[in-house]
Amino acid sequence: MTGFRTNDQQGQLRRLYEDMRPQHLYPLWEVLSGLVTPEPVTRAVPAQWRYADVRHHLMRAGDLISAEQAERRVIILENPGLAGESAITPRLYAGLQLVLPGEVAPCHRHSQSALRFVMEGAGAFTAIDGEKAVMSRYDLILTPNWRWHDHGNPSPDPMIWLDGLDIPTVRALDAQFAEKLASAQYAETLPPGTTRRLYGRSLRPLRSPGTGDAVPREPMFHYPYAEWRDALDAMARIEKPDPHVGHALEFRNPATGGSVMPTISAQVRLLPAGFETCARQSTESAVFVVVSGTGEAEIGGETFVLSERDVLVVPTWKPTRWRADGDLVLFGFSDRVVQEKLCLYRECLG
Ligand code: 1HN
Repeated sequence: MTGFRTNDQQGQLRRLYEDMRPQHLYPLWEVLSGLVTPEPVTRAVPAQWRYADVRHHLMRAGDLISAEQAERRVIILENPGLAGESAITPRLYAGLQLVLPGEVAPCHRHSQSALRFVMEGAGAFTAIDGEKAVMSRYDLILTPNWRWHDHGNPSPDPMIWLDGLDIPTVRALDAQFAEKLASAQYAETLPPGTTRRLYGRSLRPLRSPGTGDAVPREPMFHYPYAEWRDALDAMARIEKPDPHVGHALEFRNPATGGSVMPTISAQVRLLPAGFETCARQSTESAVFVVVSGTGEAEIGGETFVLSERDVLVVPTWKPTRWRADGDLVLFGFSDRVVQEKLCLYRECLG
């Protein structure tokens, strides 16, 4: 054979690549080590947003564009490592949404799944297929995929929440669909709280086939702060904190016992004052909101000082430790369920 073993190997390979390129052909051996890495590689970087900073710009936007005009008046929290991608992690999107008193954000539905975590205000609502979830601070509200949803704020105060969606996941699968309802609001179908009274008690309806509506895939869409906080406080009275996550509870879909939605997992954590977690790294990438307390997070060697309503991003495989000064309460959502379904989830505990 000519070529291999001769001094001109490099030159001949280069000519081979040039001849291949017009036919969209490339040598694996030049890229293999970057494709199949010994450990996860991510372009996402650890980052933190201060609530007051984002709120400032959001209120300015509130003076300039209405919720109706914008369809959704949201400021995107974009990961600095994912410029231009409207993503906070490679699989998740996050933004802060403002609905001013008297405003309506018009009804639509899409194949992306969404959650809202209320940051400020009370008395505004999201209506899911015509049933209102009336919001209070730190409530979790879901919009499972393809459910009609509109928002309204009949309260006298601005309402701000964090939106978390699986936009980059759905984009990676090229499975985006969306449509608008002809009218701005979906007609009321059930009084507020109906679904929570029915499904929020570890019970689900048993019905003869054909006699009632089928149980929706994700029936629950409102997880009030008062309830999840009470459960977390009870857990803290009963158990010692887990060394890696503190006291942690996952929100679950009562129909399956699994994650709240097919592409997004959500949880809350309580780290008692003075508690410090051991390092943990995992393939999930996560977004956290500081609900209350102060402390520090060390994410991939970077230290972040925590205060109420900060938003943080923990990218895949970055060793992370949390330290609580006062009792530290966190809300978090991640792509963990996707990784578990695909048999890719791994964690490494320090
Ligand atoms: C959406 O439907 C909402 O319903 C918020 O409030 C943010 C970002 C991208 C696509 C759809 C909402 C969104 C969104």
